Amino acid sequence: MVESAYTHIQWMTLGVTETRRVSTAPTRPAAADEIPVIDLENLWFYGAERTKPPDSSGSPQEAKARIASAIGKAATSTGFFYVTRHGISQSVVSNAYRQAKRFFAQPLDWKMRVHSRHDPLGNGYSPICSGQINKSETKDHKEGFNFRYQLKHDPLHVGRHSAHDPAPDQGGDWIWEKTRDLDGFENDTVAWWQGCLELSRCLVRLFALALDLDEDYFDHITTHPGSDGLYICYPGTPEVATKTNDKDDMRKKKTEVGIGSHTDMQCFTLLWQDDSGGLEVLKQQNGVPYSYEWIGAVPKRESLVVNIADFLQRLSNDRFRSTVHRVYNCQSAPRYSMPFFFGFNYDAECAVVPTCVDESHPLKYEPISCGKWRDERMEQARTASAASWTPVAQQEPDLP
Ligand SMILES: O=C(O)CCC(=O)C(=O)O
Repeated sequence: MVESAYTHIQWMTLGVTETRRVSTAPTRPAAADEIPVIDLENLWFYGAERTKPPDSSGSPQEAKARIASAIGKAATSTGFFYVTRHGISQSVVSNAYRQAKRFFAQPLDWKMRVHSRHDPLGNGYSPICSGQINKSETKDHKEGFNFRYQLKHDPLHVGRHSAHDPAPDQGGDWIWEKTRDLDGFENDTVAWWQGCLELSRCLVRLFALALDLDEDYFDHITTHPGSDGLYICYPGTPEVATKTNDKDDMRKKKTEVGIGSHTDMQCFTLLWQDDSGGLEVLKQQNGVPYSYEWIGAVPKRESLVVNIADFLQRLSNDRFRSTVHRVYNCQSAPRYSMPFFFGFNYDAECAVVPTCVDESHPLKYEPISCGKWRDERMEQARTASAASWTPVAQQEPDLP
């Protein structure tokens, strides 16, 4: 029998550097129970304007309980799942996708006019290889366009904004000004962002139920939440992809990582991806202690990927799992994705929820706001240098 080979990966999360022993076997597609598909039934139980689909059964309470239970199961295992019938229309998705492609197809000097360095909150464009999320891997071979929370676009507040509203606006109108020449860019991008925000407010209620809390437990801290929209383009690598004999792992060795191994920072992430593939999730290997393997979150039609992020892991006292993931684009064509990072109101201090603490699960974390948490994590990621990482060999006394 051929023994599997292993390597190590490191990443920063929850304030510390973590290390895992990872199989070098080629990434395999996730099985249905590893990254399950959860049907949200168009969220008919959350909106009068949404119609009840004919195949849904039971009362609204039963439907919520059924879906929350599936979400809770996924959140406590891999921390990744797909949602279908999520309520964001296909036309909203495809308009946003078209605009993302148009934006990245522009000449570099045109995109540089909207560079994120001009914005204190990071709205705008970041060029290829301008970031490195994991300092023990290569630079991130991707470009992005970031659009953060804007009160005037939030469906909860539209028409109700008063000069005294304390909600912080994290958006910059200047990014829309500088992209005016792309017809419909702001409209289509904001429509997608609004769809993600509305879906997230429904999901956060289902997460509350999954944590055995009242459904509206988090509502007061989602009135002006962290809502960071992002368009990403991972350039293709033609010279690698043409060597068709190369195995998956060989191609990766010759390809820069699209985004390095990391966990997300806020509560959860919604992700639309095109049909290129390349998103990989780190999962504990069945039957091999202390060891992990990469599984592929393969694209599924009309679905979004949802993954738990660090702040929700923290609030759930580690009951929910914020899972490491990365992207490789080993094909000649570019890969596009549209993540949306959702967190609680920037300034709201949040404690671990009471249902996740008992004698066998003592409290692990002090209260902190999602905004402060995110800022500290960003600063930590920005200032960490590769040299400051602990050598792997010193970190794993308990490996078999
Ligand atoms: O593009 C993807 O599929 C994942 C993006 C991601 O992980 C991130 O932006 O944090």
